[in-house]
Parts: sequence; structure tokens; C-alpha cells
Amino acid sequence: MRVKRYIVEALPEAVSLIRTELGKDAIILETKEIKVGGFMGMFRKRKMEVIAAVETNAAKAPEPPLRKPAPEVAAVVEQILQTAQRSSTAVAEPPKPAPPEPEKPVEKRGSQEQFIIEEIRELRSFMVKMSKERSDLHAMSPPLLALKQRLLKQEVDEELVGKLLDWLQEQQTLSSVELEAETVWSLAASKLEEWLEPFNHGRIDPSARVVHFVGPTGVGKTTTIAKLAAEQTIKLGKKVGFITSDTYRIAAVDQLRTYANILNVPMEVVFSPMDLPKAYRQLAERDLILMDTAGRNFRSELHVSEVNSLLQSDQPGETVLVLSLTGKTADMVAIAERFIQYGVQKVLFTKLDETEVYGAILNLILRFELQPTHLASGQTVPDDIAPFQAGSYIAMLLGEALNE
Ligand SMILES: Nc1nc2c(ncn2[C@@H]2O[C@H](COP(=O)(O)OP(=O)(O)OP(=O)(O)O)[C@@H](O)[C@H]2O)c(=O)[nH]1
Ligand SMILES: [Mg+2]
Repeated sequence: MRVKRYIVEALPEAVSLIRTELGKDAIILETKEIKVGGFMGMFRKRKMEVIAAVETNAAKAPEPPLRKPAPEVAAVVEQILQTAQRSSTAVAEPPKPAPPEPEKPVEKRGSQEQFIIEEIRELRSFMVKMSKERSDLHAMSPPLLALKQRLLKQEVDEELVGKLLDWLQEQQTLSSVELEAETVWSLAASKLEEWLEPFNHGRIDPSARVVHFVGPTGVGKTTTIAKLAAEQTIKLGKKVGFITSDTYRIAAVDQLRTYANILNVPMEVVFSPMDLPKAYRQLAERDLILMDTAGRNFRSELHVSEVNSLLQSDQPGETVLVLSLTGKTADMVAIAERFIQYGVQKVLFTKLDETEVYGAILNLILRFELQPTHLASGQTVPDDIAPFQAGSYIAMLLGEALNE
């Protein structure tokens, strides 16, 4: 049997190709919508994948039942072929310019179109039925199903889940036995680790002199800065300075000043980008400057460009986008999209302690190629923060195989 895979815009295109390349006895084994291009299976263009096959040697041993061309399948293919031909004729040969009775050709074309639409509808329901039967036969094993459900409950992007499950199913096929739950879990963990490998070295760049923290209101920017200042001072022995541009609320300046006093860190307040050079001069002796910004509605482009004007610096530095895991994934995506335009490459997730749903971390990292620096998991300064580690993150995401 010769099997061939076609990626096309629409079914009729595949049908013509199949007929040309595999001949009229070809059968369609599977059709599904897929996406191509993009990154890690995302942001792709919609296409159609059509798997077709033709028997090359009738004398060969019979194929397993799944692959055997069912008579109704062949009939469907024949129908598709006819329909495609009719529809391509309809496209290639539009009705001739209006003869004396202008109404008639329009009517004729209308009914012809209607006929094709009806046929396509019928075909589609046939194909859906066939592919359902086929997928029923290929029903996922309970451990794979459990993993799928777990990841969807964790709000992992459906496309990522599909990609992981496809790979696991391949492994299962290769091993030709049903994989046990523990194996499925450890294979999934290793695949996720492979995906996250390029993003497992986030941290704050040791050569950065200025680190800016941006993010929506109340996500924990100021608290995080205090936690990191303690980490950098106590653990790494760095001399840290603070700058805040959050002058929208008096309390905001006071909040950072309180931490500055406790940690014995000098602090400068800037009201506009023009104040920055002076602030840097004042903190010239410090090894690392952590800059707090006001939380705003960063779905607004205006607010993003406004905060960006404060992030300009001639010093080596970076900007960390702070996002709370209690936020909605769609909102996080919209905000990340805005900041990506300004070159933000790092992300720090807070409020890990307030949720048991961790998929957004994976989605955001892979979708935007953001380097995660830390995970913050509570209100206590300085303890409730830890560097991001792919291994422990994946363990949280997957949970316990046997409890599923
Ligand atoms: N549970 C939990 N609470 C946190 C965490 N990080 C910060 N918070 C709390 O979230 C609230 C807001 O924290 P802030 O640090 O003021 O947040 P912000 O992003 O600076 O807020 P704005 O400056 O108003 O935009 C405070 O009550 C913090 O204690 C965390 O990891 N877990
Ligand atoms: Mg703040």
C-alpha cells in the first residue's frame, strides 16, 4: 500500500492531487485541519492534512482492518472526485454573458451551486463519521487520556496539549504496548523539559546594572523588588539601589521607601524620564538598580509606551514583566504581546500560592519565548520567591500520575 500525506488549503485541491498522483483507486484515510508554520505548533496558518492511500499490490497479505479500504470509503472518494470536478468546472467556466433572457443563467448557476453545497455537506458528514469511527478505534489509552485531561485542566494551550499527546501516541505505537501511567508521566515530563530547556536559564542577568519591573496593577511588582533586593544583597553581596517612577499614588512611594529603609537601600523617585540621569548619578555607587514602575492597564498601548519611555537607559539592563498567576491567561497574553514589541524578554510570575492552575506559565514562555526569572509564592519578604526551575515547575504542572 502506498500512503501519501497532502497539506492543502481545501479538500478539493487534495482530491485532484490524489487522483493525479495515486489514481482513481486511492482512498482517503484521514482528513484533519492542521496549522503550519509558527512556533512550537502555535500561531500557524490553517491548512488541511489529507492522508490518502492506494493498494499497490493486490496479492499482498491483507492489511489490518483499520487500513483496509472500506467500500463506502471508496464510494466517498469517488463522490469527492466528482464533486471536485463539478466545482472546478463551475469555477473554470462561469456562465456565458447574458443572452436575451438574463434571469435564466443566474438561476441555473444558483441551483448548480446549491447542488454542490448539498453534496459537500453530505460528504462532510460522511467524512466526520468516518474519522470518528477511526478515532474510536484508535481511542486513547486511559493514562494518555488522564494526562490530556490533567493538562487541559491546567489550562495548557490546547495546541501544546495536542502536540505532546501526538508525540506520546507515537511513542506508544513504537513500543507496541500500552504505556503505563508512570511511563506516560515521565515521558511527558522529559518532553516538556526539552521544550523548556532554552528557557531554563532566566535569572536576572548578572551583568545587568538596571533592572526595570513592569506589569499590571497589583501583581506584586513592589513586593517582588523588595524580595529580590534582599536576595541580591544577602545572597550575592551586591550593593542595591531603588528607583521608583510610581508617583501616581503617594502610598506607592511610601511602600517602596519602607522596604528601602528596612533593607538599607538608597532610593530615588523620578517623575519623568528627564529625572532619570540625576537618579542614576545619585546611585552611581550601587552595583544594581531595581526600578519600580506604576501598575497600569497595559492592554492600553498608550500606557505601555508611557512606561517604556521610563525604561530607556544607557546602562546595561533589562526589563522584567511581572504577571500574577491569578490573572486570566488571555489578559496575560494581551499584555505580553504589548511588551514584546518593546523588546521585553523576561517574565516573573507571582501569586503561585493563590492558584493550582499553572498552564499559563508554559503557554507564555513558549508562545513569546520569554525567559522566566523567578516564581513568587507569597507575601512574605524576602522568603516567598525562588528562581524558576523547569523540573520543579513541570512536576507541579503534571501533578501525580497515580492520583489522576
Ligand atoms: N499571595 C501572594 N500575594 C502577593 C505575592 N506578591 C505580592 N503579593 C501581594 O499582592 C499585593 C500587591 O502587591 P504590590 O507589590 O503592591 O503589587 P504592585 O504590582 O506593586 O502593585 P501596583 O504598584 O499598585 O501596581 C500585596 O498585598 C502583596 O502582598 C505573591 O507571590 N503571592
Ligand atoms: Mg507597586
